[in-house]
Amino acid sequence: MSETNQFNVAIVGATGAVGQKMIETLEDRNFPINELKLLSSSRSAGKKVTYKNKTYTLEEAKPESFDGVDITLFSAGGSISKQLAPEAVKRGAVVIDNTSAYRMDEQVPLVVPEVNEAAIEHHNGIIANPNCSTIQMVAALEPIKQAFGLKRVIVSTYQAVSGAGTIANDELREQSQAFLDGEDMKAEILPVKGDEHHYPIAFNALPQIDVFQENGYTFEEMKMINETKKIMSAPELPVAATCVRLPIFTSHAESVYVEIEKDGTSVEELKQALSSAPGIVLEDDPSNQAYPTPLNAAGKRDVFVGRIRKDLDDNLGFHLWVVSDNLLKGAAWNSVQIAERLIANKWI
Ligand code: NAP
Ligand code: 12T
Repeated sequence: MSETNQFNVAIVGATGAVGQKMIETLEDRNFPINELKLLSSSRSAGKKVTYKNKTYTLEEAKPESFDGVDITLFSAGGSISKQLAPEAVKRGAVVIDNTSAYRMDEQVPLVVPEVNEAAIEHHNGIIANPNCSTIQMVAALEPIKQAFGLKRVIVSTYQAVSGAGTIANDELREQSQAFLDGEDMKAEILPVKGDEHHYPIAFNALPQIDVFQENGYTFEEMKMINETKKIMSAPELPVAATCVRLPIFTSHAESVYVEIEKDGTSVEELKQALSSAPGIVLEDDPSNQAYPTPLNAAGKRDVFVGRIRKDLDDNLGFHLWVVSDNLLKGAAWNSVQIAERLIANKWI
């Protein structure tokens, strides 16, 4: 740390869908930066990016890139984090990692500040940022758990393409144009880059996000299940997930079913618990057709919750609709928020 309480910050993957939002978020939050280093692969090295009216040149990420760096935000894929995060830690940097590389590592805190900020203190150099779909769900589940207890969670997601990177955004745009022009749609990226089969996402719904596991769930579904238990310190909590990709550019939506513990809880009490929770905005007024949508949530840092209803058959069951910008709370903002908490608590 420099003498002025300013930090040397590096972003690995600065040209990506998440990396660009990291740069914007650091600027929006007026993050205390001394020197900023923007890192990418050799493909983008030499490109220029503006931050607070100053021009920065992208550099190829290498072990020596982290000399003198205090805080590094990684968002360039799991294999890059596996290779370079230990190099950054070795050089004294704290790593906030956006990939799935270290999330389930017992030595690594997996953090959503509204839920488990205190876990940050016990870091050993690496702090993991959870999966985007998990972050917005646990932000909404935590106040419910605190007030009424949680017995079960079942979620179905309606996820944006930007979670799969800038190439997935390009694919949705090109397929949409081709479809409207009456041409064939080319599918080369989604559902998963490098997987055997590809299907168009434009005007479609794909029930596969990330690769299939042996148990028939996709890796995205297993991330939601396992990460939720870890973040909420609830290893026994039953969680089931179905993850679906829709032709939306930004913001994931989720239909969440919860069974709570406290009998006799009303919808009003649930709304009250959510509206007073940090990072949550309640948007729930059926009489005025008020509810969250992906387009309205895009560009905002909050998690929006609406459509809260009591299950008609189970007295302990409730249904909610949870929407948030997958690149902000789901990735860049949650990472920057972890960095802010790290500094505010003097855990760096
Ligand atoms: P993206 O748009 O495809 O961007 C990838 C970034 O990684 C680019 O900046 C790219 O630089 C860089 N990169 C690629 N290979 C590299 C290398 N060998 N060395 C250094 N940098 C390299 O992807 P994205 O959507 O931003 O996602 C990036 C990663 O973040 C994903 O792989 C995923 O693990 C994670 N992610 C997490 C969440 C979440 O849920 N929290 C959400 C989305 C993504 P070039 O410009 O040089 O190619
Ligand atoms: N495959 O952070 O495709 O583990 O939307 C996030 C999003 C992985 C992750 C996606 C993915 C992650 C996606």
